[in-house]
Amino acid sequence: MKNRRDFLRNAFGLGAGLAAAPRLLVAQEHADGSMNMAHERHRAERGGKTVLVETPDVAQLPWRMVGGMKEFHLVAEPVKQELIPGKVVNLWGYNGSVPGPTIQVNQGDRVRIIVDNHLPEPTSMHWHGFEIPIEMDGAPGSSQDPIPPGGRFVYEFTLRQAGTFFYHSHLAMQEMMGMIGVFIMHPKEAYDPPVDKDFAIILQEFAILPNNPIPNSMNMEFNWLTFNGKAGPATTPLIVRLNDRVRLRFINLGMDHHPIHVHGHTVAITGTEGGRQPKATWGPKNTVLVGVAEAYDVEFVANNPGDWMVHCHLPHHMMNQMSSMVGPMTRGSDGMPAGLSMEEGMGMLRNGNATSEENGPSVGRGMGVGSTREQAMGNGPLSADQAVQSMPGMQHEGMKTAAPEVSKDANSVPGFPQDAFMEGPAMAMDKMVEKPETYGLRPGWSGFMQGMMTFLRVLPPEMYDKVTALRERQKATSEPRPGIEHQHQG
Ligand SMILES: [Cu+2]
Repeated sequence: MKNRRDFLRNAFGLGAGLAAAPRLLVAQEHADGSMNMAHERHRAERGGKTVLVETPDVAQLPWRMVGGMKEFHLVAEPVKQELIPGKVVNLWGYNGSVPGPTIQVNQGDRVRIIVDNHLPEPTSMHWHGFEIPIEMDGAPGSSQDPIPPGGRFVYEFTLRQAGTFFYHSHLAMQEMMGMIGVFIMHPKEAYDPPVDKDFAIILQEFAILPNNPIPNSMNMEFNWLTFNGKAGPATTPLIVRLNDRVRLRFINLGMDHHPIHVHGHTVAITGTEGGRQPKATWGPKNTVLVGVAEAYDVEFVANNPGDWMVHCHLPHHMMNQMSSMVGPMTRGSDGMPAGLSMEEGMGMLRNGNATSEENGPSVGRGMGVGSTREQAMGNGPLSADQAVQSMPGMQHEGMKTAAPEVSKDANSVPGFPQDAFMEGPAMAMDKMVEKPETYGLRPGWSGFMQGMMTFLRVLPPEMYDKVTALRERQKATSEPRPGIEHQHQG
């Protein structure tokens, strides 16, 4: 891997991470067919002002010009992905990433996308909402044969639309393993009014048993909720300058609809998965329900300084690893009830392991809800010493774990505990998720960021310049991000 990265860096002149900053990867074909990618601020090919769409935590997919077509290369493959520090799970994605790398083109472009299947089973790629010939639609079995393991399909089309689109596997269970990516078509004429910052966020959900790295794609209740493949507090904050006009593009592919809430600002829905919406439809909103397979663009002027939360408002989607009994489990010595297996102790499965005959039908809504074997457990607050011992790696200064947060008579209050002993507000990990975009956040912030949650940081000029300088410095030193690993394979 190291050698490959070095090779890529040398071959392509890549010294920087690709995910963070607003810039377009311009690939130029050289005589020897190699790519020389320069990072440039995106300029619309015709007219007005269009900025590159940032997809925090997800790379941009480079392309090269071949015979008048922009050629992209996607590899469908298993991915190991870290949702938050220490939580590495097995997902399926593209080019080493979930979501797959972001594709950005201009309206009118001719595009070729080479899709290689490195999965152990057939797949096919659907271009969601694209008005393209049926042969290119990626519907397995009807518009094309599924791409076999080890196989390849080359998609070619001309793009006449503009807006927020996405690509995804058209095999349903593969979707629930992560197989989606952003596909932006920039309009020929820049939208009016133009924005200064433009972000896209893919909403995904996974059901992953504690201590298990593989999502249960049949589940109907989810305990890992992600923005661009990261759960809070590992999501990278959106950085804008005070009074920037901002567009946020939300894309949902999962089993739930997500009401995405933007703090501190009133927004307007300016686009959907069907493209730009007429101005006459722009009403004030601050929560946007992003349904399954939908996309919503919202716009606003970021005129309210602060570190504002942007999050899904479903309470269960504002947590990590939510499951019955997991609170006590995280407290080490308090442990799970004696005499039960972990699965039972977690209230998740009954009658054996996930694949036992008895459990077949219950694997769906089995995550705690309605479990007949849930245990009543007294949750005694940990002492500070116990907390330090039982949670190595966690940040202890600024941590809100111990007794003071819980009233003396807490155990006599019906319903207690709720958030106090979820994995919740207890554990801050500011240091573990530190990056330029988190510079200057209130100490202990990370203990309160989970699930589908990130910050919109509306920064006054001085602070904005400071964070921007830190990002530039990091770019100059960091490793290439997933998304470019496979550019020249096959
Ligand atoms: Cu949600």
